[in-house]
Amino acid sequence: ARLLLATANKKKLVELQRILDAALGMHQIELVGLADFPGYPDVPETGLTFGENALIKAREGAKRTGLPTVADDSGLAVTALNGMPGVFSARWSGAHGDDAANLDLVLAQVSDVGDEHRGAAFVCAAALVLPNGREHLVEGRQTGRLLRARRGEGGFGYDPIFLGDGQERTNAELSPAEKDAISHRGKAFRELAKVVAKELPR
Ligand code: ITT
Repeated sequence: ARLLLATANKKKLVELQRILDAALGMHQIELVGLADFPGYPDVPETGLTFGENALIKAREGAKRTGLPTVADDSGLAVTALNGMPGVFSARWSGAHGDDAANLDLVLAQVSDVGDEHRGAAFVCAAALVLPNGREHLVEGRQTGRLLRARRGEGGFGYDPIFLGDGQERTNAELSPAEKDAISHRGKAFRELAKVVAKELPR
């Protein structure tokens, strides 16, 4: 089946294709990104929750392309920052998509927070919207805590400062498959893969 993934984030596209291939078998799902639709507009993410934003992105994609569309809305919720940056994770430092600046700002904001209070969670909402209007929404989380300095080169976004519960390596020090096994996105999209298999049988 051919699915639109309504994202401008290339690293999400790579992670998602990998997760769906592992869940459903190679070549079951062909994800196409927004890059294949020149002129696709920037869709304002006005939702107050990850789920609302995932649905906004997926609905717009299905409406504009006629393809079954999946969308991911994700981010980091930091306990000491009352759940922020949350839905603002990609634009926390102002510049949309400047991962390094966003990470530096969060680190600075928790610099005075003691070791026992550095809890955080990655959250991923994954939506599927079909051209016939049917909608599905699932969520996955990975809990952990924030380090005081970066470690590792893998992953993206806030991965270098996030140590998952029970882990000795940051998400950026895990292999792609190791990250998928425990990540918010891995959990959400393995759940969504079951829905895709039911809604879009081959
Ligand atoms: P689209 O809206 O086009 O999908 P985006 O990058 O703007 O792309 P979001 O609005 O969902 O996506 O913001 C997600 C941000 O949350 C992302 O830029 C990272 O800063 C952070 N994030 C999400 N998943 C992450 C992960 O697996 N590891 C590290 N940081 C992550």
